[in-house]
Amino acid sequence: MRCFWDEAQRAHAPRSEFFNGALHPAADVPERVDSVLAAIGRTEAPERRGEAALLELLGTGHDPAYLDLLRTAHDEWRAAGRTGDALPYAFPVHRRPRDLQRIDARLGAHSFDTCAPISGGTWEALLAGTDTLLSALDVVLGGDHAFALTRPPGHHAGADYMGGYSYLNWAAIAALAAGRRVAILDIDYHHGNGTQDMVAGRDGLRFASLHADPATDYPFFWGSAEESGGNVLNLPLPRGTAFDAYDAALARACDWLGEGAPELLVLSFGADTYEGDPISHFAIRTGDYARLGRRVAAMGLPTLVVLEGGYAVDALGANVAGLLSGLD
Ligand code: OKP
Ligand code: ZN
Repeated sequence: MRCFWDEAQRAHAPRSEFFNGALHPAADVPERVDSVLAAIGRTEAPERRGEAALLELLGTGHDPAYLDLLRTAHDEWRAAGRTGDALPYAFPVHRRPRDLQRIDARLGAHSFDTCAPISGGTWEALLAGTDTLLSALDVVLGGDHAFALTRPPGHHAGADYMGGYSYLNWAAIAALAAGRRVAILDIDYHHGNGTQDMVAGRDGLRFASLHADPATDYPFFWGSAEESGGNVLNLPLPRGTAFDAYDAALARACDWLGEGAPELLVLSFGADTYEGDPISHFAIRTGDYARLGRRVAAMGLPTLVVLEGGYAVDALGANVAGLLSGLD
């Protein structure tokens, strides 16, 4: 399978995230990519499209004011006399005020948590990630499978908000840019709240997600079974879920997606369902990922795989390679 990756994506390197009352070392470290690269072998550099073209394309899914914040936040953070990564701490719970000036207000208005720090190289990396995504999408529009090594992840980002290590929603952007009937299947451990928000109610798109129950797990406010309907299907699973139960839910999601007569599939793949993942609680084994890949391949659709989570760095490469091998 053709795999795309741009070295400039390494420029995103935040140091820490804030949760449970303390700063913790970032779980989404650049070393995740080294593990994947070592396991999948050859990658191709994407075509470079340039900032203006990328902004126009991103604008079909994301709010221009939000993109502008991503572009300028770290410079403004430094201009405000701060060091390190830009991170919000105050949030407009009830509404989204307009014309905010202070960097803290703008960050808070476009974030739902304190887990999406912006480092000096974040914007450069996001542009390179968009190139990676679009080159992989071109392959899929031509009828083949492709893997976009997207890092940071994307599925928690909405049209005008970041959170959960996510800034641009790779899966939603690809689905919107495809201009065809698209099935989006999210098999990261965490619910793909941003993808759901960006595609809910859109003609020609369906979104199905398997994830940890939001009653116990992040992102808490989205992803219950009751939050299914129309073009959205949520299948929350209990902590401890292992292959058999997971595969049964996956079969259900694939059947439901197929009912929309999709022309291609976007797979939001997170390997944080792995039994050894440091921030998650499912029990999928390395050898299971090829079986999951075969289940997805049985849909018979050209498939664009984008990477979401997966934080057991040593096993991540084998888990990704396993999934991709099952698809081929
Ligand atoms: C991103 B993706 C961990 C604190 C929560 C945010 C998790 C983001 C996951 N107990 N930190 O879906 O893999
Ligand atoms: Zn995740």
